[in-house]
Amino acid sequence: MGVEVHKELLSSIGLDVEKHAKMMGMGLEAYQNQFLSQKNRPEGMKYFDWFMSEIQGERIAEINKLRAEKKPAVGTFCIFVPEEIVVGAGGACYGLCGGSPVTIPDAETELPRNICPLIKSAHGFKLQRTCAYTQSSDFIYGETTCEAKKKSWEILDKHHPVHVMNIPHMKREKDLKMWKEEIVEFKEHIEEVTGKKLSLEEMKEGTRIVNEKREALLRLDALRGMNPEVLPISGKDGLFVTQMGFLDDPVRYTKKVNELCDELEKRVEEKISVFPENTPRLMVLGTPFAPPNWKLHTAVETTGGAIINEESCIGHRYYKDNVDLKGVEDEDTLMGRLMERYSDIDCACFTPNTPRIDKILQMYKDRKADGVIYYTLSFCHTYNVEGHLVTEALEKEGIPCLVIESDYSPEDVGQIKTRVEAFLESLTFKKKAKAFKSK
Ligand code: BJ8
Repeated sequence: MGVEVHKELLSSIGLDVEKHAKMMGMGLEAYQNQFLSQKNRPEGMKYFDWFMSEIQGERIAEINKLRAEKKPAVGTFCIFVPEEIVVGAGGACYGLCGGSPVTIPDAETELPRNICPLIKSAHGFKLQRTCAYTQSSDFIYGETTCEAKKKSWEILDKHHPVHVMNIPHMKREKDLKMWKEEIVEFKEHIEEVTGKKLSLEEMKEGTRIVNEKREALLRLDALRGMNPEVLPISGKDGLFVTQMGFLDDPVRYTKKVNELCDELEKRVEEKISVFPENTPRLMVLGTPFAPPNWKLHTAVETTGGAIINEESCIGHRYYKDNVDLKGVEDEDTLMGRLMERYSDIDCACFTPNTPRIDKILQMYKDRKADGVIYYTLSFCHTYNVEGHLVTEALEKEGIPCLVIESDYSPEDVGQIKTRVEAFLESLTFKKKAKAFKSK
């Protein structure tokens, strides 16, 4: 069906339909070239291919149907959003467009050039009215994580309602107390939007749904990385499935991810790999990959490497923890459990953030990876600065690491590929030397 069928709806939500169709055409072409050309993809990817074709069509129609029933639609750029509450209210909580370079020149008419591309791209989508998710949202969830985001909400709010949640930068008792209050306030804001009080049961149900989604993603993560001798799915497909988890209906999505995992389990048993034996297996650490930012994965996997997981917010940081519902009999306890779960997120906006480093070292050991890429978006100060501490810890453990800082422009693709190629060569050499020594 695609966007053509939904032209009327898309225009009714204020989208620039012509520009949007052009951008969708570019996105689908990029998907076709980078994804559909891969060999031996799992059958289960067919659903996600279909979803891509309906990403700004059928799915947008579903969200607007919910809105017509007075259910909330909340757009976000951060995993601190307590999505359990939105899902509990029967609504949709989703990630907004922010991974394309095309909207950045428009954003730079209001925002400075030297801030992270994610913020500029997202801002530009709103100015251009070319993201159907933004246009369909009752409000955008903003947070006080990094400086650039925090200040840009004030400007974005002039174009679209933004609800800002105050996320502390430390995790002391007084910070956590305030965090819990912020979650309560978020819940009240959702009630204002829907005009209806949310019951404890509804919120618990929303929590169950989101917990199940995260469990399915954790299962996929293990299948991608925990079997050193088999790579049953490419890193690019793994990333894409994860990215779609921020857009799709959570119940349908969980079912489809679990179906894909059933197939991958069989592939592991039968030793069906999408890459040749001895392909270097890399973990990627750092900032999130908002679609269609597939640049690094494409560069690595067309150069002889494989990415086995992402330690980012569109990745392991998102699904590593769940909300404990055991013994939750009242709203106050539930709010506390939500706060506990969200405050376990190890975003670089916190100081200190040492649990992130311990976690990275453990993940590396568990997956028996061959190396890591520390990836940051340009001008992301928190992840860039924290990179020093992370790489120092990696070096101490003798873990090979390549640091890449990039934006969304295609200009540095060649340079990234050259650096990845050299890194992979050194990993292959080390692997061979290790095998020789152990003979
Ligand atoms: S929880 S990582 S999603 S804040 S890349 S906009 S930090 S300058 S995206 Fe993030 Fe939430 Fe943290 Fe995760 Fe700023 Fe850095 Fe840009 Fe970033």
